Amino acid sequence: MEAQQTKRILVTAALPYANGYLHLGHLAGAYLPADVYVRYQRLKQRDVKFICGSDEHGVPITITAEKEKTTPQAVVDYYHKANKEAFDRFGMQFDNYSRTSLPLHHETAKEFFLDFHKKGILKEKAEKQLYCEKDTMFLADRYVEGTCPNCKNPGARGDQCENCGNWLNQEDLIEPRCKVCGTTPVMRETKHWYFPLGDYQKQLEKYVEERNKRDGWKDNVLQYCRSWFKEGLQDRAVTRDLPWGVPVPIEGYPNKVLYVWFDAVLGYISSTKEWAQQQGNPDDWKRYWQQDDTKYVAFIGKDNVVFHCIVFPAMLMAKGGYVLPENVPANEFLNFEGQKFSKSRGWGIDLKDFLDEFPNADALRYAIAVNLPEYHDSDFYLKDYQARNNNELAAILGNFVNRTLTFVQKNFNNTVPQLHSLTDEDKRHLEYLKNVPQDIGEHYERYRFRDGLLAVMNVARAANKYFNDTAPWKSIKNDPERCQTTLHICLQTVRTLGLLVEPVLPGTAQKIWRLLNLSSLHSQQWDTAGEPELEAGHKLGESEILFSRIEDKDIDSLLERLAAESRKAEAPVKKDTAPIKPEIAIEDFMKVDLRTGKVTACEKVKKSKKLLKLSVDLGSEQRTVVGGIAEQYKPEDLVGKNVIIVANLKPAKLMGVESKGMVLAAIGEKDNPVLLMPEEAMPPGSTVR
Ligand code: B3M
Ligand code: ZN
Repeated sequence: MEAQQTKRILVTAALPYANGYLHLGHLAGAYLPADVYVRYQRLKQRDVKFICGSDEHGVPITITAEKEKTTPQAVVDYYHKANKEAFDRFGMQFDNYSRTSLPLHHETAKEFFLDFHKKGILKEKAEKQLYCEKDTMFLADRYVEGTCPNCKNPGARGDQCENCGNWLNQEDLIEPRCKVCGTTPVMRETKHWYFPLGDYQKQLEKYVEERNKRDGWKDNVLQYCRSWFKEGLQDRAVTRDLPWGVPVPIEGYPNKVLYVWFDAVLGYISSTKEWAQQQGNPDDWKRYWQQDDTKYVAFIGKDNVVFHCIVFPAMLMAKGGYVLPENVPANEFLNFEGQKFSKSRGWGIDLKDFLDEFPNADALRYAIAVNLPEYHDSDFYLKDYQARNNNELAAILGNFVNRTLTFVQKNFNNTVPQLHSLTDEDKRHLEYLKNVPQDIGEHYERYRFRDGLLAVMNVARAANKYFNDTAPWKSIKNDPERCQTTLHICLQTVRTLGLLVEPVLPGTAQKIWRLLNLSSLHSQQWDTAGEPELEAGHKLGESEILFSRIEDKDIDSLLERLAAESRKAEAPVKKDTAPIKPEIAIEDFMKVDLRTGKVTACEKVKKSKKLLKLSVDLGSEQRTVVGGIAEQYKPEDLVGKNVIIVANLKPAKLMGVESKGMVLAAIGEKDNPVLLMPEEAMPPGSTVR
């Protein structure tokens, strides 16, 4: 592998949809590895920028807004803030966290579209698409659901089946239905712009193979790309008939926006522009995006590979003058307690809820990092999290730091003791410390974060062994100089660890720096982390516990709560029922006079498809009631049935027939009424309440 000559590094992490809370799976897929990589590069004192932001367009957001009876802007405002806060608490250190609803982003996306349009790259095509006549709109992407033609999953979406993972064309869905109203859509013609991916296939293949040779792409990512190439790349529509997104910047295309993935990937660029503006140097983004000696690394989860390894590079090629990702180290998925994270099944835990429960972000970063799904899906278990915290962070790392500092506090007045003559054992340990940053760094450069972290923990293990083997609690009595020497070396090791843990455990690194009473952690050199830079006589800081133990009961109660939440989510009541109306007083309810009645005769209302005329025995009187149930019930089937009547409703004329009262029905799927028909025999006219 011949590495690229790199002057600066640009790192991006997938822009999360501002449509829900971040959960642990997101962190394992893209964000934690990206943050570790960036923190490591910063300690290498490299010029690195870390760019992210919220993806604020797309159908999931408009659907959420409709469900919650609010606007898309309100949805994204809420989740952008929530996710940014959660990322902060988790210790993500972005240089900028932007949003794709900003004007700066819209301008950037329009610029790309117009450039392609001007160069004649985009093709305009008229195509038939599913259209809902009731909602008067085209059903883009997730607005339509149906049965998957491949695996027969009944809940497949217009763009993809989540069950078998296949990309779908909406016209192939079996029994499609509108996600908003449930009715069957029709085919209607609409015009869209297409990006000719196929024209770039040759260049893309070359690009992927070349970068792989240069920077070593992950196998899963490579295989994925190659299988796309094998199938042959097709034109892709880059516009949609939707009201929310970046408007198509050409006259004559009202109500059309850019496809969310077209604009989302450009969010990396607009977020870098925003960063440059904030620095007071608005053109500085160009150094990162438009100069060949930038190394650009895009961290994502595996479901986004095609967009980052094929679509985005093709767009950048078409535009010209931009750097392409040098590597796209996509992770597989993280499962939670042996099952997939699932919003609809209520399974999993959001980042903010986790940190409310266990506020030490470092312990979570550690437990995720040792379990990163780098080569295949992996699992997060709360019991494992507890064990990692107690048996590794507290018992190995925390213990070494703590026993060293307590010893020095007690015996050497909290001051770094003198170094005297060195034994072979001392020399071996110091030599080991010197080399270890390089070893760990190689793992990180190769995107092997688990291996890097293991190597860090091995330093803590070696440190404990050194402490045990040199037994300072004995030498303090019979060989004080020896004792001073070993504790001097232990303190150097604490400092080394303070630097080495920083990428994964940034909060802990800060604590260690305070314990050692050192300043400016971030100006330290990774490469010299193993050098003995603490000076004898240096006064140390106040003691502080690095990791507290996590008790069984805390884990058990959280597990119970999560299981209960998921049972609740799976209960059918959660279906899209109408929102509950504003509260009323019991007196208000008592004004409604509900009575049982028996249907004595029934016929269709003339010239009406929907109405039935019922004669109902109310005990003291016979009533005529008209109901819109003719499409669901035959008149003869209702005679003799018990029904419930609103008896004091003001009479109304329906198709020329006077209706005195109303018959109660539940509104079923697709607005179909289902009559409430008590089976119990009861005297007509009984009160219902
Ligand atoms: N928002 C999809 C996702 O969160 C999408 C990523 C955009 S990256 C430019 O999985
Ligand atoms: Zn509809």
